[in-house]
Formats: sequence, structure tokens, C-alpha cells
Amino acid sequence: MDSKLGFFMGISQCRQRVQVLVGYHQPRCKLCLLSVLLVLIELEDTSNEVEFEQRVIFRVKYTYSIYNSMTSLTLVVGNKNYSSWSLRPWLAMKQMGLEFTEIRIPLYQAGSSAEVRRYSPTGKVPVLLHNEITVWDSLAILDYLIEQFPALPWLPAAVKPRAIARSISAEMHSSFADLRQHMPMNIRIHAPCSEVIPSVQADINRITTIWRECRETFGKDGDFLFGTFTIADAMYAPVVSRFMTYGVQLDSVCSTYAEAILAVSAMQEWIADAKDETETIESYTNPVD
Ligand SMILES: N[C@@H](CCC(=O)N[C@@H](CS)C(=O)NCC(=O)O)C(=O)O
Repeated sequence: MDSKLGFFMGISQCRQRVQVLVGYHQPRCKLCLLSVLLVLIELEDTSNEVEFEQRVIFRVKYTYSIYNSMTSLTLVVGNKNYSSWSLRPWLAMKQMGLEFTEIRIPLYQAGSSAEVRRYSPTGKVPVLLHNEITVWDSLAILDYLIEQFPALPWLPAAVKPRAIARSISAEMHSSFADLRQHMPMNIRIHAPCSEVIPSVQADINRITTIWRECRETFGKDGDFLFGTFTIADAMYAPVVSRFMTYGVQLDSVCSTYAEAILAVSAMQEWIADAKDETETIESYTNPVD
């Protein structure tokens, strides 16, 4: 049977068919039908199945992104000087051009915890509020945004770099505990380390290997890990900041990449806001050396 006819076997089959094509389960029935109808109107020759399906996929993703951007997005973040987990989704959302309301809650102050718990069951930031939905944890927020705004280039388009971008983002999220403990993000200070302990050096070595491999293998079309900015760059942006704060020595590939991250206008905005903040968090101000 002609694949296009499959779309018209019935409303529920049309929806299922489009969901399979798009690869996830959000598309609502009306959106699927509308997209198929628009493609039928757009295409003079609908006999090319591949083109037909590609157009339907594009239409669904595009329309879904527009629909979602008309609804309200709020990101709850911590102190910009210290909250590296907040920076990650904030930077990615800015870079993708999403409009959102920001709620900043200074952490580790009287009442901070209760204030964060108004939004997040974990009492931690970042938290994303989207209509009736609450999403907490930086990586879950990015994952959710990728689904809700599928037309935006959160990840590389091709399968292999896309898988690697996801992997290194997850690795950032689950690893590098020693680096995080001994070199906490603190944008306002410059405190070069005289000596780096071996476990932190091991984290630095792994991160710089990731950066070098990505830049050399996938980065030719731009300044970022996969050429254009993706969530992987957002995940590693706080590490760039830490490397600057603690004077970590980088080779030319990594230092050029670090400069590219620091030059991103949204990153500059975050840094400027961090410098304007007046709160200090003692444990972050005197890191274990
Ligand atoms: N795995 C979480 C970590 C979140 C987290 O630890 N956030 C810190 C700020 S960067 C926080 O809210 N700390 C406050 C507290 O622990 O009371 C994520 O990825 O979002």
C-alpha cells in the first residue's frame, strides 16, 4: 500500500504513524493531522515517499516548537557566582533563543531551602517550570527541552555525534566529583592552584581529552565541541569557568575552546550577573586545595 495512504487509514493510525516517524510520543492528534495536510498542500508531487515523510517530520517538530514557545517557561536558578548546575540549562536555553522567566534564589541563606522547596521536591536548583509541569535536575531539564522544542539544535543532527554529545553530557553529570569538590565554581575569584592533586588532575585529563577529541573529530564547522553550540557545551561551560578561576594549564585546542565558551554572549551575561552578586558562600570561597 502507498505509504501516504497509510496516513489516512484513520485518525488514530495517522497519529501513530507520525509518532513513529518523529520518534517520540508527544505529537497530539490534531498536530499530526495538520502537519500531514500542510505537507500535502505544500508538495506538488507527493509520490516521493522519503521527501513526504521528511517534510512531515519537519512540520511536526517545527509546529510543536512554536506551540511550546508560546507557553510559559520559568527556570529557577541559584547564585550565578556559584551554581554551576543552574548555569547549564540556563545557557542552553539562552543559546537556543528560548524566552523564559528566571527566578534566582540565593542558596545557603536563612530561608533559601524552604524557598527552593516551593518549586523543587529535592530542594535543589535548577528547576524548570513549564505550564503545569515541574522538571528538576539539570540533565533531565535539558532532556525535557529537547523533546518539547525538537526543532531547535540542542544536539548534533547526525546519529554518531549526537550519541557522543549525549554521552559526554551524561558523563559530565555523573562524574568528575574530585574536580567539583576541589575546584568549585566561583566566578568572582582568581585563585591559581600551586599544586593539583592527582585525582583532580585525572578529571582534568579526562575532560581535556573529551574536548580535544570532539573538537578534532566533529568541530570543524564552528568553535564548539560539535561545531555549533549544543547541550554538551552548556554542560562543560562551568568547567571552563573553573579552569579560569584555578589557573588550570590548557593546550592550544582546549584553551581556544575555553575562549569560545567565554565569548558566548549569554555566558558573558551570566558572568556579569555573577560579578554583581554580593552573597558569599564560605565553603565555595575557600575550596580545599
Ligand atoms: N544533580 C543535580 C544537582 C543540583 C545541585 O546540587 N544544585 C545545587 C546548586 S549548584 C543546590 O541546589 N544546592 C543547594 C543545596 O544542596 O541545598 C542537577 O544536575 O541539577
